[in-house]
Amino acid sequence: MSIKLMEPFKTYLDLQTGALQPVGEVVQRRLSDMRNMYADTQAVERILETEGDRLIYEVRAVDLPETAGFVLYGTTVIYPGRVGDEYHMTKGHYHEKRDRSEMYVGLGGAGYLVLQAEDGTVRGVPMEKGTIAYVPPCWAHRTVNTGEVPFVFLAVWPGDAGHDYHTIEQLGFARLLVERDGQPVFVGNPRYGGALR
Ligand code: S6P
Ligand code: ZN
Repeated sequence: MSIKLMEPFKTYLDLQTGALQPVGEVVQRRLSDMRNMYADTQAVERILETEGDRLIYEVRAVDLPETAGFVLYGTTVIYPGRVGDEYHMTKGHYHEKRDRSEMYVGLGGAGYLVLQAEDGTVRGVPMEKGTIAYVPPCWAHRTVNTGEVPFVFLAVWPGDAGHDYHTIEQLGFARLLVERDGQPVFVGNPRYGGALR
């Protein structure tokens, strides 16, 4: 019996912009998609009224089956800015299969990989060009742009990981990254609904 072989292929990655060629799915996340994720809800509404629906980040992924045996990869660009004093960030998620890990490779700009375990433990890993940051099994992960230019990184994860956005949408992260005197600082999230450590 013979199996049908997939043809080898390559992808071109523009290290500056994170553009991929050929590209599969492209997702744009705007402020209105994350309305309830920023702590300062008044700042969210003010921006939407006065400035419009700001583009926060874009994700580009290579077209591959989301099943076991494949390695998926894609880039994320988080544009610089803040909502109130909270830096622009991704929604963040657990993997549906909690034990699937992931790696992030910093390509440009600067920020943090923020990780949270289900017991409320939070860790922050600073990232810049050249950083390889590792998401071990069972940690939710979100990235935050704490700089003044786009924060660009490549992510690589197992095909059968799946994405659980719901848990973070419901509970949030226990700690937020905000700007204080021009510096990123972790503070407690008053609206966090999960376990605390
Ligand atoms: C996928 C990986 C990244 C994120 C991307 C956007 O497992 O972690 O490609 O999808 O950084 O974040 P989010 O939380 O909106 O998926
Ligand atoms: Zn992930």
